[in-house]
Amino acid sequence: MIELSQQPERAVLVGLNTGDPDTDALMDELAELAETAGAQVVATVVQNLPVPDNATCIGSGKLAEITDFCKNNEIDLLIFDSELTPTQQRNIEKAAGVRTIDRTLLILDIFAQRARTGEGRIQVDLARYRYMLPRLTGQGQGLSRQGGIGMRRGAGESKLETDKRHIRRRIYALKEQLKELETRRAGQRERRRKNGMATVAIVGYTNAGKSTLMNALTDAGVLVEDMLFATLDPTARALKLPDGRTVMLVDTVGLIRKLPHHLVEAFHSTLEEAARADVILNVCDLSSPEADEHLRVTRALLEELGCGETPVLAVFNKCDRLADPAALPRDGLCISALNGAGLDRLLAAVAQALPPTRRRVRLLLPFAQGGLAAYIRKNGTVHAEEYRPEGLWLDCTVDGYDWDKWKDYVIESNSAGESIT
Ligand SMILES: Nc1nc2c(ncn2[C@@H]2O[C@H](COP(=O)(O)OP(=O)(O)OP(=O)(O)O)[C@@H](O)[C@H]2O)c(=O)[nH]1
Ligand SMILES: [Mg+2]
Repeated sequence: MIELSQQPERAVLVGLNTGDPDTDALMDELAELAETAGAQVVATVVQNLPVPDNATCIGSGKLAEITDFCKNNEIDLLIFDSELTPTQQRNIEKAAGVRTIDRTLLILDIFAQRARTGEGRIQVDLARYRYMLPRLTGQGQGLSRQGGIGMRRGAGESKLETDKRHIRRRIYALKEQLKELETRRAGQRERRRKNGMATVAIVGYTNAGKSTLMNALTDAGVLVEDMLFATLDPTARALKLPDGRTVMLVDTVGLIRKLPHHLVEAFHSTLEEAARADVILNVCDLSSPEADEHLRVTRALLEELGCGETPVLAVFNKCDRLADPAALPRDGLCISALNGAGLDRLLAAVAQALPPTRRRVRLLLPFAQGGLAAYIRKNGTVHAEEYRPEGLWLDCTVDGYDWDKWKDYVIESNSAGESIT
C-alpha cells in the first residue's frame, strides 16, 4: 500500500520590530506556533519600523525582497506576527503571490486542529467565524480561502458557506449551543458549591506543564504533549488535600501572548470559571527564559476576567531541568510535575490559601454514630441538641471539609459554601 504523505507547507515568518524588546521571543514563539500547525519554517524576516504600513504592514522594499525570496524558494505561505487588516492581507497576497495569514489566524487554526469535544469545537468555530466575518467584505471569496494551515478542517471547510448572512446565522446558532452548555456547567458548579467543595484552578502559559500537574495530583489522565495548546477543554477531578479537605482541581486551556480576542471571547466562560476558583495556581515553566513574562501574561488575563481577591499562587514547574539549585526563585513554589518534587509543599500551600469553610447544618445522627457526635462536639460548635426517637438531633457549625463524615445525616443546611463563623 502506498502511503500518501502530505508535504508540509513551506513558510516564511514576517515580523515588525517597533521597538518592543520582546520581538525575538515573539518571533521564536511564532515559529513554534507555525510548526505546531504543521508548517515548515524556511526563513524569518524582521523589519525595524516604528509604525506598521497601512497598506502592506511592512515597507514596500521589504515586501519586494520577500516576494523574490518566495519565488526562489518555493514558499507556500507568509505568516505575519502582527494582526493584519483585511486590506493589508489582500495587498500582501497580491504582491507576493503566496497565501498570507497572521498570528491570529494561525492560533485559531491550531485551536481548530486540537478541538476534540463538542464544546471546544463550538468555541473555536465561533471564534473563527467572527474573525472571518469582516474579512469577507467585497471579496466574493469562499470561506475556504480564509482558512489557515490545514484549512480543510473546521469552520473553513464548506465552500457553500460564503455569504455573511449565513455566517451570522451560524454565529447565532453556535452562541445558542454554547449558552446551553454553559448552563449545564453552571449547574454542575452549583452542585459542587452546595456540597461545600472548593475549586482550585490550574492556569498558565501553554506548555507550562499544567496537564502534567493535573495528572500527577489526580487520576485525570489528561493528554500531555510537548506542543502548544494540547489542552482546550477543562477537566475537573477531586483532589484530597493534606488537611482532609477535598477540592475540585480544574485543568484548562493554556494562554499565549497576543491571544486572539475572538478566542478570549469564545473561551470566556471556560476562562472565567478558572478565574472564579477559590485558589488559582499560575503555573509557569521555570526552565524557559520567558518564565516571568509568562506569569505576567496569565496575571493580566486573570485581572481582565476579574479574579479580584482570589489568592493566586505562582508555581514554578520543571525545576528538575535546572542544573543549579541556587538559581531557584526563593519566594515561589518550585515543583516538578514530572518527578513529583515539591508537590507536598504545593498542596500544603493550597490548603493554607483556601478560605475556611465553616457551615451551619442540622443533623440527625443515628444513635450508633456516637463517635461522630463526639467528634462534632470537639471540632465544631454545637448550638442546640436534642435526643429524639430516631436519633440525636444537632444544630451545629462544622468545618466544610469534614463534609464526607456527616453528609448522610444532614436534614437542613444553610446555603452551602457560605461561611458562618
Ligand atoms: N522536565 C519536565 N518536563 C515537564 C514537566 N512538566 C511537564 N513537562 C513537559 O512539558 C510538556 C508540556 O506539558 P503539558 O502538561 O502538556 O503542558 P500544558 O501546560 O498542559 O500545555 P497546554 O495544554 O498545551 O497548554 C510535556 O512534554 C511534559 O512532559 C516537569 O516538571 N519537568
Ligand atoms: Mg494541557
